[in-house]
Amino acid sequence: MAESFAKLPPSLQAERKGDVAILRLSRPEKRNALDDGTVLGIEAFFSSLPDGIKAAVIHGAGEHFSAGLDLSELSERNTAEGMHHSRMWHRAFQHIEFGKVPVVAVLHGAVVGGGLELAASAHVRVAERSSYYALPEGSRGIYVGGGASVRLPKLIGTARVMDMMLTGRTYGAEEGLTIGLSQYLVDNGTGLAKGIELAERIATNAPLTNFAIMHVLPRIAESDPASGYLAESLMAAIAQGSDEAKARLKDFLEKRGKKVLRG
Ligand code: 1HE
Repeated sequence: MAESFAKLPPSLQAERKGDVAILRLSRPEKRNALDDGTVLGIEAFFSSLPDGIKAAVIHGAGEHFSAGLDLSELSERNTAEGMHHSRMWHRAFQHIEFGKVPVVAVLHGAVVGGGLELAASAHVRVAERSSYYALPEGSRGIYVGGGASVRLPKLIGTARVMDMMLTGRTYGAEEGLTIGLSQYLVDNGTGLAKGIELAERIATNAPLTNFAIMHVLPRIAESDPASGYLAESLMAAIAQGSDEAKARLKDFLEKRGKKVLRG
C-alpha cells in the first residue's frame, strides 16, 4: 500500500482530510474536459490510495463538473486507437466502481458525456442545483466510450439513455434526483461539504461491510436469484464472523453503539 497519493497531472489535485481522500478535477479553463493524462491520473489515484483512506470524494473546480471527453484529442485517433482509448477509460473507472473504497461524486454545472460516465462510476452522487446532465455524443457523431451503456441503464433505465442520446435531451438537477442520476440535491456551493460529510459517515462503517456493498451487492443484483441468495448468505456469514462485527454488536448491546436516527 502507498503512503501518499500517486503523482498526478496538473489537471488533478488531491487532498486528504482524515481518512477521506478528495480528488478535484482542476482544468476549469477547459471545463474539466477529460484528456488522456487526466483519465490516466484518475486511474493512478484510485488504484493506489494511501494507507488508512476509507472513502473518497471526487468533484470539479470552476463552473462545471466536467464537459466530458476532450474533443480536441479525438480527431487524432484511428479506429483501433479509439478502441484502446475507450478500454483505457473503462479500466480507469473500474478502479472507482470496483476499487478499495466507496466514492462520492459531487456534481455541479455540466455533467455531460464522459463527465456523466465518470459520475456514474461513483457509488453516491450529490448534485448541486446548477447540475445538468446530457449525452451529446449523438450530435458529435460519436458513441459513449466510458461505460455509459452499462452503468447508466442501471441508474435510469435504457429508454431514458436512448432518449438522451437520440434527442440530446438534457435533465436538470431536480429531474436528475427524481430519475436516479443523483441521490442528493443540495444548494449551489454546498455540494463539497455534503460530499465530505457523507464520505466521513461511510468511513465509519466496517471496511468489510463497505467492500461487500461495493463488490458483492452489484454482482448479486445481476445474478440469478438462487445464486444471489447463496452469495448473500456467504457474505453475511463472512461479515458477521469478523472481530469487528462482534465488537460493534457488543457495543450496541451494551448501549455504546450508534442508534438509527430519523432523517
Ligand atoms: C472543451 C470541451 C471538451 C469545453 N473538449 N475542450 N462533450 C461535449 O460535447 C461538451 C462540449 N462542451 C460544451 O458544450 C460547453 O463547453 C459547456 C456547456 C460544457 C460549457 O460551456 P461554457 O460556455 O462554460 O464554456 P466554453 O466557452 O464552451 O468552453 C470553454 C473552453 O473549454 C473552450 O476552449 P477555449 O480554448 O476556446 O477557451 C472550449 O473549447 C473548451 N472545452 N468542453 C475540449 N469537451 C469516452 S467517450 C466520452 C464521449 C464524450 O464525452 S462526448 C461529449 C463531449
